[in-house]
Amino acid sequence: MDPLKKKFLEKSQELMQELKTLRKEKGDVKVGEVNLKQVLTGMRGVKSMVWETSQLDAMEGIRFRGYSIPQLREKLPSRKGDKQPLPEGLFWLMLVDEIPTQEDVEWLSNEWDKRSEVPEHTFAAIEALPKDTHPMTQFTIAIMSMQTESVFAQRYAEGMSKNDYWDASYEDSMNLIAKLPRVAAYIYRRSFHDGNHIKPDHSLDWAGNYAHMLGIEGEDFKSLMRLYLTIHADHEGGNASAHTVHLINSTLSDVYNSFAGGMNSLAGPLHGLANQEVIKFIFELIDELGTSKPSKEQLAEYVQKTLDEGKVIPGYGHAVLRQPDPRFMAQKTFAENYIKDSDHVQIVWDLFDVVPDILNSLGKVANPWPNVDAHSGAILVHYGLDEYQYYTVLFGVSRALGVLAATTWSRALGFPLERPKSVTSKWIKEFVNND
Ligand code: HAX
Repeated sequence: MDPLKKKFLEKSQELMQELKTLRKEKGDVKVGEVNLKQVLTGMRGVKSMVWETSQLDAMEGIRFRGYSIPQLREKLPSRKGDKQPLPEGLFWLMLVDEIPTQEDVEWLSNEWDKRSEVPEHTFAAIEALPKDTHPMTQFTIAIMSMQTESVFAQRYAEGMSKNDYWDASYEDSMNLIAKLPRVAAYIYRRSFHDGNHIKPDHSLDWAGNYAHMLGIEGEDFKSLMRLYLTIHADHEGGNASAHTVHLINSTLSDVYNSFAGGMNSLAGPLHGLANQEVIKFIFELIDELGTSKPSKEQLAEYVQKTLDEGKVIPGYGHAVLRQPDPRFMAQKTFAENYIKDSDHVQIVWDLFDVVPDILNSLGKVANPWPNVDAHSGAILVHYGLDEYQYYTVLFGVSRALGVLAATTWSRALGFPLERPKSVTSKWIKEFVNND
């Protein structure tokens, strides 16, 4: 058994026993109440699932196994010569709740490299699609096409014991994470570089190799990818993509089916697609205002006009956060350190000064601050990755780390099929009138 799997087994068996006892002895303890507003507005704040890998606080933002993003940047191992954390380290931390050593992350880089070969029929499935198919559609179809490799599906068909579900999920998760950069880079090169593909460099780490296969050379872009793929990895379990993965996997549908479902959810403009919408918004405002150096007054007018047209300001607002997103701040710090002169980055920073007051003035926006998606595009454009239709795929590759670590936990802890209750509006009216 590999070292990570062995550690996971020890930890998960212990926790499973604890949770079984808790359920038996304290199962009736109330953890909250649900009011009508929560039923009508997308279940905001309803505590309804266990998600081990990270937890979101409205004011502080995300913590991965208790560590904030600045702490991760300090404590997780980096590649020699780089300051940014390696996503391998975050996956290890999320899976076994321990900060890994340099040796651990090197083992994981090698392990993913060994598992990274993509089946030929996946490339054929991508090639069967029109070239201008949205990259997120190509991505989910590619993931689905790899379901033929599912260890879980195969072992289940052979009559696997429920005690082994976690093991098959671990194998599927490791395999899928390992293959994603190759698949995602293939989609990018196919869609935007005439199918001129770049072979993997097996001496590189997971994120560095992804950067290399995208065809954007230079150490700074590799550093950016390591940071980007770390900070987008997880945002507790209730966000739409994570929750989709959790729901699908609770039926014992395998990791490939579950993750593809989550990616379809990430592809919505209120969620992960917002990263493409933000830079599109910035490109359009530059075009319309006729300058790449607009004043704050011009930006304020443009934002107001967008709202007057009945549209949202992409990259602003959040269902849980009530402060500027620490993932936005981490990217701002990166840009301050690495990028000296970029009109797009300056616009992002000026919007940060302008948008919150305008959103606040509407009197209905719960969180006027920027979220993770407000910054990424401007940095990517600086490094030459300006094909914004691709941005959500980058997010998706990262999101695999969190949701698949969490899914392995769900199978190890034996969580049952998810099945909340729905009500009709007739039921609501009668219930409220009888109250
Ligand atoms: N621009 C304009 N109006 C906004 C807004 C924004 N950025 N954010 C919220 N509002 C509006 C809502 O549309 C809603 O209006 P109505 O009552 O007229 O329907 C009102 O303010 C109250 O909404 P809320 O309670 O503040 O926000 P929700 O929890 O309902 O929604 C969203 C959270 C993220 C979906 C929302 O803020 C939004 O649409 N933001 C823009 C899109 C975006 O950036 N999405 C990415 C979020 C982060 C993420 O998941 N990344 O992957």
